[in-house]
Amino acid sequence: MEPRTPEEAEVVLADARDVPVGRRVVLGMFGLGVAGVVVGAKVSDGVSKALAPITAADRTGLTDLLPAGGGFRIYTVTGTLPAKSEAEYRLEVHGLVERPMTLTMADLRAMAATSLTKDFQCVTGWRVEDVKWVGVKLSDLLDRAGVRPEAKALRFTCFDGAYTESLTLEQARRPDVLVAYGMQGGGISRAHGGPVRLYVAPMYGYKSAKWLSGIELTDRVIEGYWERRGYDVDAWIGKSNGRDDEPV
Ligand SMILES: Nc1nc2c(c(=O)[nH]1)N[C@H]1C(S)=C(S)[C@@H](COP(=O)(O)O)O[C@H]1N2
Ligand SMILES: [Mo]
Repeated sequence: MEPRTPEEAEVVLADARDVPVGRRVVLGMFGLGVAGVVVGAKVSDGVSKALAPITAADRTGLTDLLPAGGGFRIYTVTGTLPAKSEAEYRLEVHGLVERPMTLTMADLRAMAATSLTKDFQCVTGWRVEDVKWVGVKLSDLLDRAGVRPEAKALRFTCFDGAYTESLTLEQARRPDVLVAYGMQGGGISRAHGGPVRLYVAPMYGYKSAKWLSGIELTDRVIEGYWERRGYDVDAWIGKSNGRDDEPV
């Protein structure tokens, strides 16, 4: 069943070794057994608290899967958390560019790094304050690829095989838009869309595509996944989607 709102795309990690997760259903978390069975969307905070000691004690690579905690909810429209190691990760920059490129993690890390500490706000209402992001400015990537004069917009694709997003060229060139590979002092976990995701600070979270695999320069804005389902294409926090949140 396809989610109709981001809230319906919310998942809660069920088991670190058995990655498939149920939409809005938690089945026995990390040995919490029956006591850990929770159904519903409002469990995220409890879950991150319940997982905190387990995260700290982890020696199995489980932390790689876990959310950075602190109020984030995990969204995926496919019901899966796709996985790619840093070694196999590739980012394609193509379309209306002078120099199409396929970048590795090493290529991204060799570029100038930018750190930003800013809030993350979902259109459904939750907000995480002061998230530390690290990555490459999207504008630096655009300069490297060379934007052709006919290009007007960007289309983002994801290795979940389903999610897409868009920005105008002007939006994409803002200094607070990152192709991010770091979050809260570590890498970007699988659940949060690692190893590389977009972070569009001034817009609602749905612009910040996870599991980023492609950036295509296009001659017009092509609506993204949620935009085709009724959410605003220009997703300014506090000035779109009928909401009045404080801007980021
Ligand atoms: N590939 C992909 N990217 C996505 C989404 C998604 O379902 N799939 N959800 C979006 C929405 S609505 C939000 S609020 C954020 C959530 O990021 P998080 O799961 O790291 O909290 O990711 C955005 N990017
Ligand atoms: Mo969202």
